[in-house]
Amino acid sequence: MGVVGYLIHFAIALVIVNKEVTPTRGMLYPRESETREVRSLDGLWNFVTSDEANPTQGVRDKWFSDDLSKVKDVIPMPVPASYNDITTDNTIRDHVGTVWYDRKFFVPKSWAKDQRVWLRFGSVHYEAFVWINGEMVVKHEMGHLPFEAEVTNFVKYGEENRITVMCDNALIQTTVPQGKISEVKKDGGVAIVQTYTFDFFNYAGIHRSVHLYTTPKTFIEEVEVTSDLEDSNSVGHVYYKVKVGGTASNEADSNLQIRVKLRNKESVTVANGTSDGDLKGALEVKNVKPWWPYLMHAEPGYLYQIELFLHTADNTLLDVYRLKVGIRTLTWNNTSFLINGQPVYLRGFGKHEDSDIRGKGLDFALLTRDMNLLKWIGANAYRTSHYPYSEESMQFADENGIMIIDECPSVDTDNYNQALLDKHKSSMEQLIHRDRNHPSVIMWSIANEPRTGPFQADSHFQFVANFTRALDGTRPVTAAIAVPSASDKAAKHLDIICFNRYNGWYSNPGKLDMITTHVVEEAITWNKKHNKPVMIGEYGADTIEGLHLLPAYIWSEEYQNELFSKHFKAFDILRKKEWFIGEFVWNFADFKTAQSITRVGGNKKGVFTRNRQPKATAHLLRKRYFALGRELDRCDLPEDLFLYITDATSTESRGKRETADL
Ligand code: GCB
Repeated sequence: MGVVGYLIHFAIALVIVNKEVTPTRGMLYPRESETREVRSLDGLWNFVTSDEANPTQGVRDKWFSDDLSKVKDVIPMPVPASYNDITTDNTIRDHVGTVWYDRKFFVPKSWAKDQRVWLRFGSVHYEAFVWINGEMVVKHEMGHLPFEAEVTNFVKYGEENRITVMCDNALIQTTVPQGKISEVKKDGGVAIVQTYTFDFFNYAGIHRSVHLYTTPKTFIEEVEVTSDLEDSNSVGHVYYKVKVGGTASNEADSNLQIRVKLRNKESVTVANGTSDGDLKGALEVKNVKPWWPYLMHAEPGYLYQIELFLHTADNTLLDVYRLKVGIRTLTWNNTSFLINGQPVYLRGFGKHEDSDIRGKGLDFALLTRDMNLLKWIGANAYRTSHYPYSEESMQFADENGIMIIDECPSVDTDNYNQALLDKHKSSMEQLIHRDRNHPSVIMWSIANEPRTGPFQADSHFQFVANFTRALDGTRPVTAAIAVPSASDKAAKHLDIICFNRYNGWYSNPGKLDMITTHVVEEAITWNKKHNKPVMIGEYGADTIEGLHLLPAYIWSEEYQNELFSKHFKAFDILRKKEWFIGEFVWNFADFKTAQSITRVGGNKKGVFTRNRQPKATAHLLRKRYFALGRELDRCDLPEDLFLYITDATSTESRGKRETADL
């Protein structure tokens, strides 16, 4: 870039400022209690696509003012699910722009009395506009994150109601993640084409559950819980902070109080208390059972339940909300990362929310299968690459002691601009607001493979990292970086360095002797430059299940095995240096991508197939992850880890042979 170009860019960067982000409110996970009811709106909805060349037609023609079936032929569409792979029609799979959903529902008469009614979406990708009975109630931009609105005055009680959702999947340079829309000549006309650089299919639709729920007029709107341990982890502290919503709250705040109970797994109350005037307080738990990661302790993922009772000063019970809490500490410095005072070595995966037919739709069978596979393979962590995963999956990780690096939807971040910065910060704000109470969340990842070479990346990532730290100082900030350390301008703003690198695949494909040294040297370079803990966020090789080639050749199961083994060697050299804190395979399972000449039916770097069956490498990785668990955390080994081959190596048989030889 010439001097003039540089000055222009510099000037543009200067005008990017650190603006305030409107804080998220409410959004507690919908739970029933003595004072709350929850109803699901999941099921089959009606669905239509709009004309790609005329995406705003439905809004102009007010499609929301009556049943969609009056304007177009509707087809059934399951919620939650991506709409792309449900039909056999490629114009639906590849549709760019707006689609519409509607359905009818009843609201019980009993809900009309003295309470509030809320409508909550777990996530809609990418932008959502929602009407009830023809009136707009909420809009939200950004996939993978929840949003809600109070609909008390929009629903009809004891009568039929209609909900209409318009969903827009278009990604442009100021969305998170970014994409481009262009017009390309096609047979008989012009096509609207969506492109993006990230390597997963841009699935869209109502991806997670839709709920109606009630709260009292004055209600528990937000809960923030943190924890601490002392006396060699024998005493725990739970700190809670509540915000009350509702008309009465402002004038009456000082007269309200929260009474709190903490119950253990057997439902025995182990601590209780009453909040101070600011609706916050602390609970002390003697003989505490800390939250430990899987394989680091005999009882991993121990959760207590905190019960919050909102009372008026004259003792009237207004609202009750319960949530699970884990008691643990996280600490980090230049050389290590500790949980409950013990150094942690992370062994896990980058994953995707992705499966056949349902795309990115929430699916409890898949969640459960994935958790079973993670435990089978001995992983203790995963990164929510490359966007926030469902709230239900986070709850599952809490219960099972799986540590989560929680990533926002910023992937391949490029062409830095003010709108992008504002939205990137907002994505972190919404993510932290949603996930701050999960003990499983051990780190925030502010981006995947951002283009951190340009100097604008410096201020952009400084703003995002500092903003994240200001919102939550209890967890370190990371990002998965792929730009070489010599040109990267973001890593210096992070607490923990995570790098993605495909030795033996994108660099030097087929060369198994060009892996170990490269990995070791790169990790050392990152550490030397920043003096911070380092981990590898991605390594791997595309592998077609059932393709066997000896000697190992790329795309075969043998090659994936040997490539992993070369990486393991590097990691073991690095593990001797305390600052190397983890290894993450790319990817847990095969997943769908945009159509490309480098992808055969999608990305095949899974250790499991898309249908969640193991490739050969899964068995190798399982041996490593459990061996690490044994060495580092003294875990038990599963009985079927090493299959019987011969008794030739047992002491007894050796003894027999020696005797026979005499
Ligand atoms: C990466 C990306 C990931 C891709 C992967 C690959 O670096 O972070 O999203 O899927 O490489 O397989 O190319």
